[in-house]
Amino acid sequence: MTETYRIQEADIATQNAKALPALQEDYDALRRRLSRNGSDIETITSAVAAFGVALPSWGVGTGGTRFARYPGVGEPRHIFDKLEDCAVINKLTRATPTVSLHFPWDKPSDIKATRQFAEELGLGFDAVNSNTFQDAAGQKLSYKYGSLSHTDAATRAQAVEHNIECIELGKALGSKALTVWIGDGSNFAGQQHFTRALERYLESAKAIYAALPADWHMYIEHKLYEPAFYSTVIADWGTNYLAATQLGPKARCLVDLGHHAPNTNIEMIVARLIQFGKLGGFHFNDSKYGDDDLDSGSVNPFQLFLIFNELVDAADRGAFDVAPAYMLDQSHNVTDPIESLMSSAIELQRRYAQAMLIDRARLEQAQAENDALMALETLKAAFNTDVAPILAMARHRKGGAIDPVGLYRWSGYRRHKQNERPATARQSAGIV
Ligand code: RM4
Ligand code: MN
Ligand code: MN
Repeated sequence: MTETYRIQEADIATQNAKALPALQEDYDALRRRLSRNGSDIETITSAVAAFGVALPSWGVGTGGTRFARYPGVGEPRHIFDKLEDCAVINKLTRATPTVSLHFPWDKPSDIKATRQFAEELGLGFDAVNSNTFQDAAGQKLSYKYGSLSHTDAATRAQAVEHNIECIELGKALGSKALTVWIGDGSNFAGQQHFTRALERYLESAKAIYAALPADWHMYIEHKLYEPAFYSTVIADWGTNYLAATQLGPKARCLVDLGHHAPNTNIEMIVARLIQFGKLGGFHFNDSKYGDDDLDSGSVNPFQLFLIFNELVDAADRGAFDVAPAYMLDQSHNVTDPIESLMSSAIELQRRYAQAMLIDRARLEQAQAENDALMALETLKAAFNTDVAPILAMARHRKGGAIDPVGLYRWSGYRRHKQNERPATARQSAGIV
């Protein structure tokens, strides 16, 4: 590859040196404050430092709506550019060590070179995603009326084949999971036989499941609506749970936050899936109305905190046989995707750190005594604690930036990429 601009470790060190004295002061003050309540700041800082969330390869390009897409400057043109952008996010935040690829959008033409490039950048690969919600170029049979649940057996077989190919690609890249989201459903009452459609889905999903290596998981992603507007085959966590149960222990449910009706109690869904050993992982994002794919915690940070409350509580109880996979799934239409993904990863760490601060003994006592007010107060005490110094210190200790967005802007990375990546017709899709 030709020489490309990289943010240097030395840049991070220089900028951090300026910010460290103030950070140290704030960190020490927070340490004293937390220890008064019996919390050890170092335990929380280490846990935050160990936290990782996967980046969506489709999220580093500018997204769009079904009306328009307004491209940004210096956008990634192919998988190597995307990995380069992902590496910046990880270099500055030290919170995103892996990338989740979407096929065929980011299907590598040279797997070995792709894996090697990622390794050089310090990145690994999380779950691979199949795509049977669009017709790929040159595809024989159309998914207009569905894929894994299509009425036509040959179309179903083609969709199964694609998923198996994704597993093969994932194996070569070092992934350990396949995420399956389908757009199958119907737009009109009577258009689809609910039971038969789900039967066909299960039959196809079983064929995919059978191709999973022993140490892999299959994450099934439910979504209420869109593209289908009347009924969706895997519409909710209940159907998802039933499907995952039918398939077997390697199949787990993936919770994409934006895939629920407004006001749904997602934290309770998370608790239920944990209770029955079926929580596979997350696609983190936020939303106001539907599948908005907004930045994590940008609309409802309290909900995100409550989800992390369930996760921390479950981990404390030893409730996980396998740790759930954390992945971001966002579309960035009006921001620089690198900035959005950095602040989203940090937002997850923030809610995680706060969830660790919850006084669980006090919460349990309040629950036992039906003291509703004190239960909420206990949660709010943690949620209202400013843990920013913990997050910044965790980053700093791992060699990341104390102020990732500030450093990124200071570096002029995007301007450099504008020159290096001349605008072309869009090569690969993202969320449009
Ligand atoms: C879907 C779903 C999938 C994502 C696509 C791009 O709504 O969230 O996870 O891969 O969008
Ligand atoms: Mn998703
Ligand atoms: Mn979605």
